[in-house]
Amino acid sequence: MNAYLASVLENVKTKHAGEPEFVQTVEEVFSSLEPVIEKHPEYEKYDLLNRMVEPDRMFTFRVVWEDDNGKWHTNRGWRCQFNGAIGPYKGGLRFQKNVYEGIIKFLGFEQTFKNSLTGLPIGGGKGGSDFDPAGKSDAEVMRFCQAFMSALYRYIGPDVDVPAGDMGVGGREIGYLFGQYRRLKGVWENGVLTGKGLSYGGSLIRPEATGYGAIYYLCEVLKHENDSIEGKRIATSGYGNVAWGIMKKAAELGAKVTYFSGPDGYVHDPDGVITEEKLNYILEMRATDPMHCKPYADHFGCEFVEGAKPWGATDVDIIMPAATQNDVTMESAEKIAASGVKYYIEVANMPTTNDALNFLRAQKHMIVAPSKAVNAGGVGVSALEMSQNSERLVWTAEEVDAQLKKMMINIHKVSAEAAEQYGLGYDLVAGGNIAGFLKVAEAMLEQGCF
Ligand code: 2IT
Repeated sequence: MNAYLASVLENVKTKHAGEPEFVQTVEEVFSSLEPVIEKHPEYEKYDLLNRMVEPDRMFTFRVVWEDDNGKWHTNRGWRCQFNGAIGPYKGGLRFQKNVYEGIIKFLGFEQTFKNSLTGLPIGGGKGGSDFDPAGKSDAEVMRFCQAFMSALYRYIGPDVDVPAGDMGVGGREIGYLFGQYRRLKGVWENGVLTGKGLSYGGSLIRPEATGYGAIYYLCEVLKHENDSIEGKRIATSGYGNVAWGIMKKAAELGAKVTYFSGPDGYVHDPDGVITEEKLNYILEMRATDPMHCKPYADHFGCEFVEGAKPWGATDVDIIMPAATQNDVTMESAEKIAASGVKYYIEVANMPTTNDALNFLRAQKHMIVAPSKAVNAGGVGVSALEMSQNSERLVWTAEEVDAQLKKMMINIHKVSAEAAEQYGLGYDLVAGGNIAGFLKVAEAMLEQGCF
């Protein structure tokens, strides 16, 4: 690694010693930037990288709420406004027990480059809480969301910072958050949040957008390899919004998801999750119990393997981890490489540990695509939701879907071109990092030295 990059990375490691996920994501992005830093000496001259690894600002706040038994709880909430050079801060809120400052920071850093790749004017942000949604009643979720927004509302706005959903935050939570924002501000600013319900300014296709976009990106990779999606078998992880969108779009295009997983283990359905009945069953299963996917195997009479992940299965063509960070470790990567599968398409934010990712990228028979490009369709459609809100219009599903597809084709194209331009061949990981980085870097420098 180039000396300047190495020195900034050292600085990050020292400052963020207790935040391994943040160090990991910085290391991953930096590993692609060597040729860029060498070609652009001005980045070192203005010490751009030390600026880029420091969030613009980050808020921490207390969130106090009462449960159904009259017991009071205090959680911690965060909003990280990581980089606002190319547009208002934009990124999801994650409600999960294991959330702490380092998770929000890593997601905010990733979001900055991802949002840049969409080609739309959105900066990078992220937020969340260590609130555990598991087993909470609807009324408890509502009270928590209202308490969370009572602290957050002063920091956000349609032209300032626009949160959305992430793990633990779906349409229901966004509704309660928006209701509280509206009550506190006394204005109709529905551009302040995305992922809203259709009755108050949500966009058609937003819930499916991340999964659909991932499949559109995959189609571009397959096209590049003179291959097609028809008949392909996909192993994914998770069965949330994102994995569900993958299942649905894959089925529509003649492919099938044959493996998916939950926190309890994985399901193997060799016929694929392709019928409406199966897709609807998953929606219901997720709504009633987000922790177990075994009921699907019981209901449809297929195999369930407890406590395991589907990585390494030999009867698949494409792997798309879509659950959470560091889902694929070195041990899984070795199995994946040995299985002979060609396409490794990351979908969740940072689903692969850095050593596993580097190992997979080094496999001559494999093509690896990075999550910050593959999953960018989600936030991309969030930006389209903001456009609809500011136009006071509602676009049709066909219009949104067509824009999403165009966006994904372009993200693949600019990533491939960036890698090519720096002599790296068809390297989608490096290309995505470089293309995302360059736009933010240019915007920062053109706006002055701060
Ligand atoms: O990780 C992500 O890109 C998201 N959770 C979506 C963010 C958004 O603003 O739609």
